[in-house]
Amino acid sequence: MHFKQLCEFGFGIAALTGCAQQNQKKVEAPLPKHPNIIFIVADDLGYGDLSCYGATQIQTPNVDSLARHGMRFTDAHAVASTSTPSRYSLFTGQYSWRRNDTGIAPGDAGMIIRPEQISIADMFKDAGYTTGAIGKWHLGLGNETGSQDWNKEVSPGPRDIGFDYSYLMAATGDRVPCVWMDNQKVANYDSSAPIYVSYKDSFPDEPLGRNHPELLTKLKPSPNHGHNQAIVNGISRIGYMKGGGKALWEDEHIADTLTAKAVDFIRNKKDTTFFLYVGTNDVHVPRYPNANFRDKSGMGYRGDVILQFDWTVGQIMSELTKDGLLENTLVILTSDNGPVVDDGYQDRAVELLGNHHPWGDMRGGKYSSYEAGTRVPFIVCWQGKVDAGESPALFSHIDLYASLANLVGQKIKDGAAPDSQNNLEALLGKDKKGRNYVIEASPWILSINDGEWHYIVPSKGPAYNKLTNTELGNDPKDQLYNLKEDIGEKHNVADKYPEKVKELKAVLEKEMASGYKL
Ligand code: NG6
Ligand code: CA
Repeated sequence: MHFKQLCEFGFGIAALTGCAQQNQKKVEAPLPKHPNIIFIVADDLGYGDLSCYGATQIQTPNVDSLARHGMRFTDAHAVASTSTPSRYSLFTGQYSWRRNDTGIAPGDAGMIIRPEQISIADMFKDAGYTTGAIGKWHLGLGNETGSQDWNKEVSPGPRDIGFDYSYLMAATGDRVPCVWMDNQKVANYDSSAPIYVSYKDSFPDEPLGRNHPELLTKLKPSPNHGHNQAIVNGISRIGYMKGGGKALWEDEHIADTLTAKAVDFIRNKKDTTFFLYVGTNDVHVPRYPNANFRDKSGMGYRGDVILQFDWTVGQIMSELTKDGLLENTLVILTSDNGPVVDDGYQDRAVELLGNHHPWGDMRGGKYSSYEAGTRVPFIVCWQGKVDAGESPALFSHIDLYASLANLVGQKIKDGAAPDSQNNLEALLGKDKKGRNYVIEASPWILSINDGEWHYIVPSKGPAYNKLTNTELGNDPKDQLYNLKEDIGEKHNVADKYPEKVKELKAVLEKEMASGYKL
């Protein structure tokens, strides 16, 4: 490892100096046995949103640097094309579609992963890791939907599924409650403004976005999307909320808050072996970037928050460099689902998109069964251990659990991670083939991709979402696409290859047989 390479992530002199010091220190202290592991999970970041994945209208130098030093996957998949089911599977190693309660969670959802489940964080804890979860959660908190008292500790929570530390947004930026949960208690709690949340009834005297557009000083909702209920700091949201006072977040500080927490975690835990999940709010709506990025991309706020995401990555890598941890930290950067341009706010993302293709050359996007729904950026960087390059291996987030368990010498406990396979060789870039197939879940149906063919089961669901301008992939007929020849999925060849349809359908049915019915 060259010094220059090791320090390339550093920003400015301070980082470089820190790096040099750590290089000297490392000679004295033996490296811990297993690497630290960091998941950086962007929200709604598309395959084509990063310059290392072909974007030209926007530059993401920090992510590109990660890709240059690591393995950049071209056929890696989130389990689902929306957040809650995608993250559920990431943390549990169980297909979210085996349960019927893993759809997009409201902000007052009870915890979806139950304490008795053995999550990936539990697995790391068993291996002696210190564990942390920072940023977007969207997996519910508390025992039962709607029953949380946000003025007290909310439990169960991440602590009950193996996270020693958490600093989280309960759901999404566009859903109440708009406060940070610091180890399951509201951060900066303001006792003069007790918090009430409801997804059923509004609170009398609380102005709503739909009646008070004059209060929407930062962003207005797109027509007909909703997002016109509680107003928090100049942006209306989904759900009703009262109180919060000084604990309410300011959207322009969400990225810097969670980045600072991630950097602090790394700094404070650098003498332990740690697992850190960082779920960014970027590039989900409402997109209201920090002043450092606002209007800087020329593509409106959606472009600006891609720059902001890139900055977050840079800050994390810079801290690892300063702490001398680059060679002992496996960083995985990915997204929870595919991209969407207008997801509910008038942020001019559509108007200013220009020739940028968030979905790369693929069809669909967030919410969709087409390929761009779940094929996401996926970069694995572990300097000195994972070669730099590109991997066409078919990989799914579902396998992170078993693959990383293998890496850290843990057996999968009975009942844990039932759908996760050990594909460590693929994850580390040594096996360039990967899985035989991945299963992709949209809010309606499942589809299956075997690296060459993509088969989508018939569905009577809507073909198109007019609001988000997304082709959802629902069709009452079988759909089969040859991804090698037709990555844009323009030609349905199901009629031409009935045997292939039959074969992939049978594989899917076998997978589904353990309880799930369409
Ligand atoms: C949808 C919201 C969308 C977004 C999404 C969840 C409407 C019309 N749209 O229901 O704005 O919040 O849920 O996104 O309400 S996710 O990436 O967290 O899955
Ligand atoms: Ca998402």
